[in-house]
Amino acid sequence: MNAQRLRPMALAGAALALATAASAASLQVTVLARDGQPLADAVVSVEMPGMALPATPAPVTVTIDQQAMRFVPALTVVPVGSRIRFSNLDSWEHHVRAIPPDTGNSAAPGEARRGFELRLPGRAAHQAAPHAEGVVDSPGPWRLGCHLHGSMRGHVWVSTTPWVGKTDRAGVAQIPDLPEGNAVLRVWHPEQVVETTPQALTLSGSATTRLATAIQPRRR
Ligand SMILES: [Cu+2]
Repeated sequence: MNAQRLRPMALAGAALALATAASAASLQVTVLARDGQPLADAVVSVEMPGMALPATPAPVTVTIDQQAMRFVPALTVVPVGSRIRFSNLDSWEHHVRAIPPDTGNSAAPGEARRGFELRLPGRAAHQAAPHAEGVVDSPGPWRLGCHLHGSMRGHVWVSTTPWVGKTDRAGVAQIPDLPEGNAVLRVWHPEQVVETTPQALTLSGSATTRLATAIQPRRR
Protein backbone atom coordinates (compact mmCIF):
# COMPACT_ATOMS: atom_id res chain seq x y z
CA MET A 1 0.00 0.00 0.00
CA ASN A 2 1.29 3.43 -0.83
CA ALA A 3 -0.28 5.90 1.60
CA GLN A 4 1.20 8.87 -0.27
CA ARG A 5 -0.74 7.99 -3.40
CA LEU A 6 -3.95 7.02 -1.64
CA ARG A 7 -4.37 10.21 0.37
CA PRO A 8 -5.53 12.52 -2.45
CA MET A 9 -8.15 10.00 -3.49
CA ALA A 10 -9.41 9.61 0.05
CA LEU A 11 -9.70 13.40 0.39
CA ALA A 12 -11.58 13.66 -2.87
CA GLY A 13 -13.93 10.94 -1.69
CA ALA A 14 -14.58 12.76 1.59
CA ALA A 15 -15.28 16.03 -0.23
CA LEU A 16 -17.75 14.28 -2.52
CA ALA A 17 -19.56 12.70 0.42
CA LEU A 18 -19.88 16.13 2.11
CA ALA A 19 -21.25 17.74 -1.05
CA THR A 20 -23.82 14.97 -1.39
CA ALA A 21 -24.94 15.26 2.21
CA ALA A 22 -25.25 19.04 1.89
CA SER A 23 -27.88 18.93 -0.85
CA ALA A 24 -29.44 15.51 -0.83
CA ALA A 25 -33.05 16.45 -0.23
CA SER A 26 -35.70 18.71 -1.66
CA LEU A 27 -39.05 19.60 -0.21
CA GLN A 28 -42.46 20.31 -1.69
CA VAL A 29 -44.92 21.69 0.84
CA THR A 30 -48.62 22.23 0.23
CA VAL A 31 -50.04 24.74 2.70
CA LEU A 32 -53.76 24.70 3.40
CA ALA A 33 -56.01 27.41 4.78
CA ARG A 34 -58.50 26.77 7.58
CA ASP A 35 -61.18 25.86 5.02
CA GLY A 36 -58.89 23.24 3.44
CA GLN A 37 -58.27 25.31 0.30
CA PRO A 38 -54.70 26.03 -0.89
CA LEU A 39 -53.13 28.97 0.91
CA ALA A 40 -51.20 31.25 -1.47
CA ASP A 41 -48.56 33.77 -0.42
CA ALA A 42 -47.44 31.87 2.65
CA VAL A 43 -43.76 31.75 3.56
CA VAL A 44 -42.42 28.32 4.45
CA SER A 45 -39.03 28.26 6.18
CA VAL A 46 -37.02 25.19 7.11
CA GLU A 47 -34.85 24.80 10.17
CA MET A 48 -32.53 21.84 10.67
CA PRO A 49 -31.83 21.49 14.41
CA GLY A 50 -28.28 20.39 15.11
CA MET A 51 -27.22 21.09 11.53
CA ALA A 52 -24.77 23.85 10.60
CA LEU A 53 -26.59 26.94 9.35
CA PRO A 54 -26.37 27.40 5.59
CA ALA A 55 -24.54 30.41 4.20
CA THR A 56 -26.69 33.54 3.91
CA PRO A 57 -27.56 34.00 0.24
CA ALA A 58 -26.17 37.03 -1.58
CA PRO A 59 -28.50 40.05 -1.71
CA VAL A 60 -30.54 40.54 -4.87
CA THR A 61 -32.42 43.40 -6.50
CA VAL A 62 -36.11 42.82 -7.11
CA THR A 63 -38.91 45.02 -8.41
CA ILE A 64 -42.27 45.53 -6.74
CA ASP A 65 -44.82 47.37 -8.89
CA GLN A 66 -47.44 49.76 -7.67
CA GLN A 67 -50.27 49.03 -10.02
CA ALA A 68 -54.02 49.68 -9.79
CA MET A 69 -53.68 50.59 -6.09
CA ARG A 70 -51.79 47.42 -5.17
CA PHE A 71 -48.28 46.27 -4.47
CA VAL A 72 -47.53 43.58 -7.07
CA PRO A 73 -46.52 41.03 -5.98
CA ALA A 74 -48.21 41.41 -2.61
CA LEU A 75 -45.50 39.24 -1.01
CA THR A 76 -41.84 39.09 -1.98
CA VAL A 77 -39.20 36.81 -0.41
CA VAL A 78 -35.57 38.02 -0.57
CA PRO A 79 -32.23 37.48 1.21
CA VAL A 80 -31.31 40.01 3.89
CA GLY A 81 -29.63 43.13 2.51
CA SER A 82 -31.53 42.98 -0.78
CA ARG A 83 -32.53 46.06 -2.72
CA ILE A 84 -36.20 46.62 -3.50
CA ARG A 85 -36.98 48.73 -6.53
CA PHE A 86 -40.50 50.18 -6.44
CA SER A 87 -41.98 51.10 -9.78
CA ASN A 88 -45.17 53.19 -10.11
CA LEU A 89 -47.25 52.08 -13.07
CA ASP A 90 -50.26 54.19 -12.07
CA SER A 91 -50.82 57.68 -13.47
CA TRP A 92 -51.19 59.08 -9.96
CA GLU A 93 -48.71 59.55 -7.12
CA HIS A 94 -47.86 56.78 -4.62
CA HIS A 95 -45.82 56.62 -1.47
CA VAL A 96 -43.94 53.74 0.15
CA ARG A 97 -43.45 53.24 3.85
CA ALA A 98 -41.39 50.08 4.47
CA ILE A 99 -41.58 49.04 8.13
CA PRO A 100 -39.15 46.42 9.51
CA PRO A 101 -40.29 43.65 11.91
CA ASP A 102 -40.86 44.47 15.57
CA THR A 103 -41.64 48.11 14.88
CA GLY A 104 -44.74 49.63 16.41
CA ASN A 105 -46.98 51.97 14.46
CA SER A 106 -46.27 54.89 16.77
CA ALA A 107 -42.67 56.00 17.10
CA ALA A 108 -41.93 58.32 20.01
CA PRO A 109 -41.48 61.96 18.97
CA GLY A 110 -37.94 62.55 17.82
CA GLU A 111 -37.18 58.85 17.64
CA ALA A 112 -35.49 57.89 14.41
CA ARG A 113 -37.88 55.87 12.27
CA ARG A 114 -36.54 52.57 11.08
CA GLY A 115 -37.08 51.26 7.60
CA PHE A 116 -37.47 53.67 4.72
CA GLU A 117 -39.93 55.95 2.98
CA LEU A 118 -40.17 56.78 -0.71
CA ARG A 119 -42.37 58.98 -2.85
CA LEU A 120 -43.13 58.13 -6.44
CA PRO A 121 -44.78 60.53 -8.89
CA GLY A 122 -47.45 59.19 -11.21
CA ARG A 123 -46.44 57.75 -14.52
CA ALA A 124 -46.85 60.17 -17.41
CA ALA A 125 -48.34 58.88 -20.67
CA HIS A 126 -45.76 57.18 -22.87
CA GLN A 127 -43.06 57.61 -20.22
CA ALA A 128 -41.10 55.02 -18.24
CA ALA A 129 -42.53 54.20 -14.82
CA PRO A 130 -40.99 56.34 -12.05
CA HIS A 131 -38.99 54.24 -9.59
CA ALA A 132 -37.17 54.49 -6.28
CA GLU A 133 -35.21 52.00 -4.17
CA GLY A 134 -34.71 50.93 -0.59
CA VAL A 135 -32.70 48.20 1.18
CA VAL A 136 -34.27 45.65 3.55
CA ASP A 137 -31.52 45.24 6.12
CA SER A 138 -33.12 43.18 8.89
CA PRO A 139 -34.66 39.69 8.75
CA GLY A 140 -38.33 38.85 9.11
CA PRO A 141 -41.59 40.21 7.71
CA TRP A 142 -41.51 43.84 6.55
CA ARG A 143 -44.78 45.69 6.04
CA LEU A 144 -45.36 47.94 3.04
CA GLY A 145 -47.87 50.76 3.02
CA CYS A 146 -48.74 53.94 1.14
CA HIS A 147 -49.60 57.07 3.11
CA LEU A 148 -51.79 58.31 0.27
CA HIS A 149 -53.87 55.14 -0.05
CA GLY A 150 -54.52 53.34 3.23
CA SER A 151 -55.83 50.22 1.45
CA MET A 152 -52.45 49.51 -0.16
CA ARG A 153 -50.70 46.74 1.75
CA GLY A 154 -47.74 44.56 0.88
CA HIS A 155 -45.07 42.47 2.57
CA VAL A 156 -41.43 41.57 2.06
CA TRP A 157 -40.13 38.49 3.87
CA VAL A 158 -36.42 38.95 4.50
CA SER A 159 -34.48 35.73 5.01
CA THR A 160 -31.03 34.90 6.36
CA THR A 161 -31.08 31.41 4.85
CA PRO A 162 -31.77 29.88 1.43
CA TRP A 163 -34.11 27.35 3.10
CA VAL A 164 -37.26 29.33 2.43
CA GLY A 165 -40.06 29.32 -0.12
CA LYS A 166 -43.31 31.10 -0.99
CA THR A 167 -46.51 29.26 -1.82
CA ASP A 168 -48.06 29.76 -5.24
CA ARG A 169 -51.78 29.85 -6.12
CA ALA A 170 -51.93 26.08 -5.57
CA GLY A 171 -50.54 26.57 -2.07
CA VAL A 172 -47.28 24.87 -3.06
CA ALA A 173 -43.77 25.96 -2.07
CA GLN A 174 -40.67 24.23 -3.44
CA ILE A 175 -37.46 24.31 -1.43
CA PRO A 176 -34.49 22.64 -3.15
CA ASP A 177 -30.98 21.83 -1.92
CA LEU A 178 -31.72 20.80 1.64
CA PRO A 179 -29.62 18.43 3.75
CA GLU A 180 -31.14 15.13 4.75
CA GLY A 181 -32.19 14.84 8.37
CA ASN A 182 -34.63 16.16 10.93
CA ALA A 183 -36.30 19.38 9.94
CA VAL A 184 -38.81 21.81 11.40
CA LEU A 185 -41.15 23.71 9.06
CA ARG A 186 -42.50 27.11 9.97
CA VAL A 187 -45.25 28.95 8.13
CA TRP A 188 -45.86 32.68 8.09
CA HIS A 189 -48.68 34.47 6.32
CA PRO A 190 -49.52 38.20 6.19
CA GLU A 191 -53.02 37.53 7.53
CA GLN A 192 -52.17 35.07 10.30
CA VAL A 193 -53.75 35.84 13.68
CA VAL A 194 -51.60 33.46 15.71
CA GLU A 195 -48.41 31.62 14.87
CA THR A 196 -48.92 28.27 13.17
CA THR A 197 -47.53 25.32 15.13
CA PRO A 198 -44.23 24.25 13.52
CA GLN A 199 -44.25 20.84 11.82
CA ALA A 200 -41.43 18.35 12.31
CA LEU A 201 -40.47 15.94 9.57
CA THR A 202 -37.49 13.94 8.36
CA LEU A 203 -36.08 15.04 5.02
CA SER A 204 -34.84 12.41 2.61
CA GLY A 205 -34.75 12.56 -1.17
CA SER A 206 -37.73 14.34 -2.72
CA ALA A 207 -39.94 14.91 0.30
CA THR A 208 -43.53 16.12 0.06
CA THR A 209 -45.80 17.16 2.88
CA ARG A 210 -49.03 18.99 3.64
CA LEU A 211 -49.34 21.60 6.31
CA ALA A 212 -52.77 22.55 7.58
CA THR A 213 -53.13 25.99 9.16
CA ALA A 214 -55.85 28.01 10.90
CA ILE A 215 -55.18 30.93 8.56
CA GLN A 216 -58.18 32.14 6.58
CA PRO A 217 -57.34 34.94 4.14
CA ARG A 218 -60.13 37.37 3.34
CA ARG A 219 -61.34 37.37 -0.22
CA ARG A 220 -59.51 39.75 -2.49
CU1 LIG B 1 -50.63 54.82 -3.10
